[in-house]
Parts: sequence; structure tokens; C-alpha cells
Amino acid sequence: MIELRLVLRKECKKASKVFIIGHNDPDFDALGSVLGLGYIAQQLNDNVYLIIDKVKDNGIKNIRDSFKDQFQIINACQFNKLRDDDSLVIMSDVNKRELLAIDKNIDKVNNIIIVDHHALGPTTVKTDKVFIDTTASSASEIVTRLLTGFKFAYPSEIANLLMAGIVLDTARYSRNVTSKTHDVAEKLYKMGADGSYVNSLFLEKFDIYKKVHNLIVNETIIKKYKDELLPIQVSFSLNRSKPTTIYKREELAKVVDNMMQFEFDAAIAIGFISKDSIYISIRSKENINAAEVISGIGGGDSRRAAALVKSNNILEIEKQVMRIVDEAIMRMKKEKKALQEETLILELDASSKEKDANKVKVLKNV
Ligand SMILES: [Mn+2]
Repeated sequence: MIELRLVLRKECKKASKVFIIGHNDPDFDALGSVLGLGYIAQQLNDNVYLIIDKVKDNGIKNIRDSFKDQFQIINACQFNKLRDDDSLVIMSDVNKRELLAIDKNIDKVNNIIIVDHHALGPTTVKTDKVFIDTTASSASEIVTRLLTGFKFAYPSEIANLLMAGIVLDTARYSRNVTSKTHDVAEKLYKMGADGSYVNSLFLEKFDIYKKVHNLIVNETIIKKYKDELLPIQVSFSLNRSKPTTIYKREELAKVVDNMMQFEFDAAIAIGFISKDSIYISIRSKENINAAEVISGIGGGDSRRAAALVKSNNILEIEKQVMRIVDEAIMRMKKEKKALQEETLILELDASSKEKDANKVKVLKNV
């Protein structure tokens, strides 16, 4: 962190212009961390621009617009006109090129700093200034630590958005939280962050709630797979009454996130996101690997994964997904059994050695 601070200070001072960018379709974490880094850059350079483009959410649009007096906020097109050879680009909450609004022009930038909490991947933008902390809850947490390190007194509006970023990425302090996350939250309160304002940013829209809960309550079937102690249970949510209903990816993600509070080992939601694109969202607990289940058609990590398939026959896709899940569970059971047998052999081996040792002792007593 100290090194990042030094690098930021040096590079921001040296640059002709500083551009800060988050990922496309920015969320509170991308927005909060970009605003925080923007504030830092403004203390070190007179030409600071925030590239906030490809915003889909109206709430985010309104918040972005509310910062127009404090920051020069531009789009990808304006960046291409303003950019010169001595410009610095800081990427925040993102390290992969396909998630950038300036993806086509990022290679023309000579100086790039990455500040992120996501793991590197094959499409990570090439630069030697990569500051990734995957143990941080969010980019907002990293940026708050930076602001504290710089000892800058930043406005409460920025503190609010940084807090919103943390609340979002930790699902209200329920995952990826460390003592540092709480430490940072305390700093944000001290800078004037308002918890009730931040909570108001997360109020649900009633019609979305109804849509999500209709899928959960009325359109979910459960499959049980026999296992040694408890059966493995997987839920499948799909709007069978009105299969052509169009959902947002986030709505399907909410369905499976919600299902994880119940006794299911994995939850799957399937829905159209456009006329011929079907989105599959999956969540799992420790005995099922979500990414492995869906590896043939999608990706993600061991607990959260998703896939997008082109088709207009959603019931057929569900059948295929069910088959994939059946196969994956069979495979995992086999692996588990093989592992248990292996441990058993090891244990037998160890106990027979123990007996041999006892024999030696007995002999000695004689
Ligand atoms: Mn994030």
C-alpha cells in the first residue's frame, strides 16, 4: 500500500493528464473507487478526468451527474481526443481490457496503473504497475486506505460512495470482510459517511422484488441426489408459466443468491435476457463446485458462476443443464469416494505400523 501511494504520487505529478476509469456498467464499487482516486489525483495534478461511460443504471447515472461540479466527467470518445503521450490512466475495480469503455485505445496509453481486488486473467491489461489486493473486500476499501494514507480530508459525498462500494461487494458485510474492512468503515464514518443514506441506495424496487420472488416461490423445483448422510439438493428456478419472460442478469443472480439461505447445496436460475439469449446463474455451497458444474458452457469461481447460451428453447436448455448437473454430481461423488478409500488405506497402514511398534516394545520388556 505504501508503494502504491508513492507510485500514485510520482506518476500523477509527472503526467500531463490523469484519466481514471472503472469497469463498464459501473456499480457502486467502481464508481466510489473512481471518485476516491479522482480526489487523490486532483490533489496532485490539475488535469484530472473521470471516464464514466456505458452506464446502464439510472441511479448510477444520477449519482454520476451529481459529481459534475467537482470532477471533469467524460466518455470514451472524449478520452480519445484528450489523450496524449504523457497521459496516465488509472484503472480501478477492473483489470481486464474487455471490461473497459476504452478497450480499443488502451494499448496506445504509455502509462497505466491498475488498482483492483479482482484476480488477474489472460486479458489483464499489460503494465508493470499492477496493484491488486484480492484479500480486500472491494476497490473502495483499497482506495479508502489510500486516502487515509495520504491524510487527505475528502468530502462526505465521496465517503458515502466508498461506503456503498464496500456494502455492495461484501453483500452488507457478510462476505470477504476482514478487520481492515471494518477499520476502513470507521474511517469513512469519521469523514461524514451517512449510514442511512448509504442504506437508501440499496432499497429494492417492489416490482423487481415481485419478479424475483415469483421465480423463487412459484417456479422452483428441487432435485435430490442420494448421498451418504444427507441428500444433495439442487434447486432449479425457471418461469415455466411464462417461459418467454425477459429477466435482467442481476434478477437471476438475486434468485440464486436468495436460495443460498436455504438448505440447498446448489441453486440454478435460468431465464431469457433477450429474445434468443438465455442466462444461467448458479450458486453453490462447499460440497459442489459451481464453476466446475458449468465449466462446459460458462465460467466463474467455486461458489458463483454463470453462462450465456444462444437459444430460444429454454425448456430444452434446462434439460441440458439438469443433465450437466447430474453428471457433475456423479463425478464429485466418485471423487469423494476415491478420496475416502485412499484415507482409509493410509489409516490402516498407520495403525499396522503402530502395532509393529508395540510388538517391539513387548519384546523388549521380555
Ligand atoms: Mn468491486
